[in-house]
This record gives sequence, C-alpha cells and structure tokens, in this order.
Amino acid sequence: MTNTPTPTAESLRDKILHHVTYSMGKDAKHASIYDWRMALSLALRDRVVEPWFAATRKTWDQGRKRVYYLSMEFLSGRMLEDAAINLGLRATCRSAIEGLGLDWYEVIENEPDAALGNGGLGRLAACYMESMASLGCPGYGYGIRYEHGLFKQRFEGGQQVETPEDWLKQRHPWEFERPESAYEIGFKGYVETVDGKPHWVPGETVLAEAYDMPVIGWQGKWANTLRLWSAKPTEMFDLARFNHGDYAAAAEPEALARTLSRVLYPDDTTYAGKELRLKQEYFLTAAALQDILRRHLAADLSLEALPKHVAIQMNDTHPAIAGPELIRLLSDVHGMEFEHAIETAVQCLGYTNHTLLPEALEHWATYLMGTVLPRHMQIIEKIDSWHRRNHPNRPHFVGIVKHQEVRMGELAFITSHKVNGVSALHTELIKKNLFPELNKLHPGRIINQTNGITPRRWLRMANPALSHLIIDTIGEGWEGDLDRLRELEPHIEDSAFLDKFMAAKRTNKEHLAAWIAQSEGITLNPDAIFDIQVKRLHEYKRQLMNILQTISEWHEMRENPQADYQPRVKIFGGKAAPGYYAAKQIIRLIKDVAEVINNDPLIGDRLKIVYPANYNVSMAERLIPAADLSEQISTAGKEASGTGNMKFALNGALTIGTLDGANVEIREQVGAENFFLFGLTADEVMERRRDPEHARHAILESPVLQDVLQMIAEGRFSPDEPERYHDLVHNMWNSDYFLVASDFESYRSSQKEVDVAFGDRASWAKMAALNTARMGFFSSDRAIAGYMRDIWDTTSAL
Ligand code: F58
Repeated sequence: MTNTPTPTAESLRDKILHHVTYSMGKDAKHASIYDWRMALSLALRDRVVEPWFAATRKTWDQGRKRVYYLSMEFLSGRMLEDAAINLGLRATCRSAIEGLGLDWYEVIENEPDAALGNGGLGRLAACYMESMASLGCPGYGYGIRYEHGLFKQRFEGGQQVETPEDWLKQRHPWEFERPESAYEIGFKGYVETVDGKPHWVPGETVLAEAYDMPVIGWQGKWANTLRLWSAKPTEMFDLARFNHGDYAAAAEPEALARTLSRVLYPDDTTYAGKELRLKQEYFLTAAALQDILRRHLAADLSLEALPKHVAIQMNDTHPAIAGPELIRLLSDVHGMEFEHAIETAVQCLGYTNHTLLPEALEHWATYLMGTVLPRHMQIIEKIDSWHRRNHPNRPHFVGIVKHQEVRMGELAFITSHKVNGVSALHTELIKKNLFPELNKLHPGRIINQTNGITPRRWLRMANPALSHLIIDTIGEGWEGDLDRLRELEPHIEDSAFLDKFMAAKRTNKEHLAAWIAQSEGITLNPDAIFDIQVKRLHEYKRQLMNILQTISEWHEMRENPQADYQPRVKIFGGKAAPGYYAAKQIIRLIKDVAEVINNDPLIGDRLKIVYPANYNVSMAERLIPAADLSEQISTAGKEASGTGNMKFALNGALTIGTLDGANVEIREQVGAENFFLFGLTADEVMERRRDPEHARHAILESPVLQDVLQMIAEGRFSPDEPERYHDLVHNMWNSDYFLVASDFESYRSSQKEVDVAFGDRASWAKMAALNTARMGFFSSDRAIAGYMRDIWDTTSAL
C-alpha cells in the first residue's frame, strides 16, 4: 500500500538525526535518550501516515461500513517497538539506533506505558484495535485522553502506596491534536418544549477536543484511528473577573472542564456511583456519537442508512448511555420518529459484557441521572415502556428502571442487537444467571466471542527468543495466521527442537532473573520453576490461596529439610484498588511472608517469593515469556474470561487452573494432559455455598491449612504486630466467600503434581511446546473476525 521505499538502517538513521535536529531542536551531541526515543518515534510515525491516509481513502471510496469501538479504557502500553514490528522495521531500527552509538533497550525502555486502563478490559480494547488494523476492518476506537492513567504502585513497609501517573509530562509522539474536531457536550439544565417537541437546554457545557493516534496493523497494510477526547472549557477564563484581580474565580470554568478528563477511575472491581464517573461516560459517548453522525452526514448518507454504514460496540456498560444519546440525536435533533429512532439505534449497537460480579454492575440513581442528563432520563423511561409494550409477557421485575435506579446492563441489552460474553462459560452464565428473562424475550441476541490477544505484541515482540525458534522451524507468517503454530507439532518429537525450545525459555528466565536481581536485590535460581501470578488483586482471583499454599510448602521444607524439593520461585504482580482493604491486606501478607521465607537460611534458593512493584503492560512483557507455570486459580464462575491465561500458554507456560472463564477452552485446545486442573466447578461452587459452614468444614478437613492459618494468626509473618492478620484469618474461618478453603487441598495436590512433572525435563518440554503449538485459537484476529461476522456484519477491506 505504501509507495515509500523500505528504509535501510542508514536512511533511517538520517531520518532520526533529522528529527533530533528539527523536531526536538537538539544538537546530536547533546541529545538525551528521551530526544533519541522521540526522534525514532517520529521517524516511524512518518512511515505510518501514508498507509493511514490510504486506509481512510479506501474506506470512503468504497463506501465501507465503519466500526466504532467505544471504551472508557485503552491499556496500550508502549507503542514504539510495536509499531516497528508491524512495519517490519524492528531490525532496521535497532541497527540505526546502534549505529548512532546508542543502546536499543535503553531507547525502547525510555517510553512510558500508556496506562489508560485498569486491567483486562482495557488491555482487550488495545489488542482489538491492533487486530482490527491487522485484518483491515475499517474502524475507530473512541476513548478519553486521561491526563493521569492508572496510579503507580510502590511498597512501603510491605504496603501498597499509590502515586499519580504522569504520562503526558513528556510529549506524546504518536498523537495528533485536532483542535478543529471539537464538540460541545452538555450536562444538567432542563428540558423545554419547542414547537411541540422536547428540547434539552444544558446548564453546563464543556468542549471535547480530539487527539488522534494511528494504529498500524501487522505488516503495515492498514491503519485505523484511536481518537481520544480531552475536555476543554467552552469559554476561556472570565476576562472581566481576571482584570478585577479575581484570578481564581476567573479560572473556574477551565478548572471545571479539565477535571473531566483528568483521571482514570482506578477501581477495577466495584462500580463507583460517582457523578464525575457518569459525566466522564457521557462525555466520551456524546463526543463519539456527534463525530460518527457528522462523518456519516458529511458523506451525504441518510440517517435511515445508518445501520448499513455504522456499527458501534460498547465495551461493557460504561458507554451504555450511547443508546439514549443516539436516540436523542436521531429524534430530538434530526427529527426521526421516536420508535424508529430506537429501532435504528438497536441495529447499530452491540454490547460486550465483561463481568457477572454484582458489585461491578453499573446502576445509577434516577435522581442523579435525571439531574446530570435530564433528557436522557426521559428517554430511558420511554425505551423501557416501548420494550414493555412490545413484550407484554415481560415479568414485572424485569426492566431498565427499578427501585429508583437505572440498570445499565438492562439498558445496554435492550438497546443492542447483539450482546456478547467473552468466553463460552461466561456466555452461558450470562444467559442463565444475569439476563435469563431478557434472554427468553430475545432468543439469539446473546452470543459468545471468546477473548483473544495479539500475537504480535505477546509473542513476536515480547519473546524474541521463542519467536526466532518458531521462524527457524516453520518460517514467517504465523504472526498473522496463528493457527499455523500447529505446524510445530511434528517437531515436538524431535529432541533437538525441544532443547531449543527450553533454551529459549532459559534465556528469558535469565533475563528476568537479572532484572529482578537489579530491581529487587533478590537472586533467583534459573533452574527453579518460575511460577507466576500477575493480574489485578482481587479476592476472587485468589492470590490468597497461592500464598497460603506457599506457606504450606515452606512449612513442609522446614519440618523435613533433608527431603528432595523442586526449587520454586513464586512471582506475584498486580495492583489493588486504592480503597479495597481486603486486597491490600493480601498484598501485605505476601510481602510479609516473602520477607520471612526469603531470609530463612534453612531454605536457601529452594523457595523464593518476589513481588515487584507497579505491574503494568511492559512488566507483563518481561515476566510472561519467562514463566514455567501460569496461575489461573479464580473461583469457578467468577473470572469472565481472563486474557493473561492466554498470554502465558502461548509463551509455553503450563497452566495450573480452575474450570473458569477461558481456562476451559484453553484446556480443550492444549489438551487436558498438558494442563494442571483442580478445584470445584461453577455448579459445585454454587452448591457448596449452600452450606453456611463450608469454610469451617474445609479447614477442619485440612490439617495443613489449619497449621498455615495458625501461623498467620500467631504473627509468624508479622512479629512486630502479631494481630495484623486476625481479620483475614477470621474471615477465612467464618465467611470465605471465594472458597479458598474448599479448593485448598485440591490446589495443593495439583501443585505437587507440578513438582513431579517438572522433574522430568523432557516430558515438561513437550507439554510446554504443545501449549505454544495449540494456542492459535486465542489470537485476537480470530476474535475480531468473529465480531465482524456475527455482530458488525462487515468484511475486510484488504
Ligand atoms: C475483565 N474485566 C474480566 N473490568 O475480569 C476478565 O475476566 C476479562 O478477561 C477481561 O475483562 C476482558 O474481557 C475488567 O477488566 C474492569 O477493569 C472494569 C473497569 C471499570 C469498573 C468495572 C470493572
């Protein structure tokens, strides 16, 4: 698609020098690593612009349907190396940089992560943007350009401390500011009737200003746009007040507007019923919809034809105000008949659900909704009665507005033509437990699209050692057709191949050990099992069960120090929501236990625990390729899908896991014999909870768990404050909602199997390689192809 000749290292070096001089304004002799990183990014960005324009032209010339992905989060991470890989220029960039006497890794690692997301949901949005570009699906991502992304985590005395993230302190080389693309967004005010029609008069307004980032696909064949909105005041400061010396009051409108896109909500677990959050959600959605309609009308297309040209995907319910807003624009602003506007909106919209946890389901008090968005509150009521009229059998307890609350899940369901879950199990549970009645009224509306991950970032970029072995074995091209990894299978009988496979793993483990030695001051044995659990801290993910089992291993080693043990390194990573006390206590416990075990002379390097601070996308890229064992141990029925589980297995780690989320499908793909399964099933979990004493019973049946809890309660890991974990232990005995006790013994014996299996290196190597070979299904290209076919009704433009 691009006519520009492929650069050589020399020509690229000249471009970098050009940007250092003319974009950074630095003499090469005095340029810093930051300057060089910016210059390289700008040189690469220059190469993205042409395919980007070409893709846009083709989309409009061919009258193609456009997909709009609305998400409050895009957890993109670093962009430079990813762009270099997709342009096929990583090696060229590296030689150019080294030719300038610079260190490649220092340049790459100078880039801050774009951390505009909390966890899985935000990272999924980033993988999907990359896959849409790789598949040539014309699309736009819409999000918020938060000034501060997810907080940074530090540890002080073993406790999490949060500090603000500041990615925009430096220039962001991938974005283009578009001050000409700005829309007014209203809040509050009242609804009046003009010529017999409702008309909303907002009481407050802000401007949404666009910042565009190109998203380049695999092999640079297509590029889409990620458009992030930044809030600006509609009027600058009040000059009259300013001239009277009242500087603070003069700046008020500005301050008000800017709070809107100031921070990402750091809570990945509970829905936070805060006015600012609702305003942020509307801000994103309203700006996106005005932009979508403006573009559609500018192409001289009728609003009747909107569903033919536009698909809008809501990433969870956070942008679910899109239904009422689109209906408002079509009917109040463009004069479409109201019911027809509803039907048009439904044809355009799709909703992806990412959670069944009741505390994460959004609902807004009708009072708040009516105050912040008075016209939308009316429209929501009208949608609800329209739905009731059309479904006279609808039970009385079903509906969007109940108990003076707007239920955003029901709203998103009713205003979408497709609702999808993110793994086969999760989708079944949506049908059975979350929307059973709506599912009966709308058979076929709920469908599954199992999550996926981009193999470009999560294998090719993060794991050069394994990628090169794969290329040497089956050639190039698997990055864009991940099912081709199956071609590795015949080589799995070849011991030379397996040796190389394990050598690649060993290289990654050594790199990780070197980084941990330097950052944590802990020496790791690369022959040990690298056993990793990285993800947000949440009780349902059961990091607690992992650390309890670790304590039991330690205890056993102390009781019987002469026995033969398989050395292990337990690595943890992840952030707790700032207000989530129980999760923070679990972090503290892990840290306290690490302190004791890592300094126990009886143990040596047979057991080590590390918990590096500030887990993020770039840390994941370091850790995952070095894992032998992937911990996916959530209570069955609670993890909607998981995507970390996919990244680990693709990189040749074996999973120890429950039948939860996408673990079920991973196990089907890689083979039950290459997966360490334990624990209750989702049905058994429900059954078990009927026993109010389940925790007590389980603990009484496990002397090992009793000992572990006793040690914690006695302050073995918190001698300076022996009662520190009394709450936690009390909760284990008396509540244990996530069934840590009930699954503990099953988990522990599965871990014993891991030790035995790891002892047979040849057979472990086979199992690990089979995991890589059979993970093709989990490419986000497969997932996006599914969305295109089943939800968006569109095809590739390539
Ligand atoms: C995650 N949800 C699911 N939510 O927990 C995970 O199983 C799934 O793989 C992933 O989505 C992608 O489908 C998740 O990350 C959030 O972070 C929300 C942020 C805003 C508040 C509510 C939770």
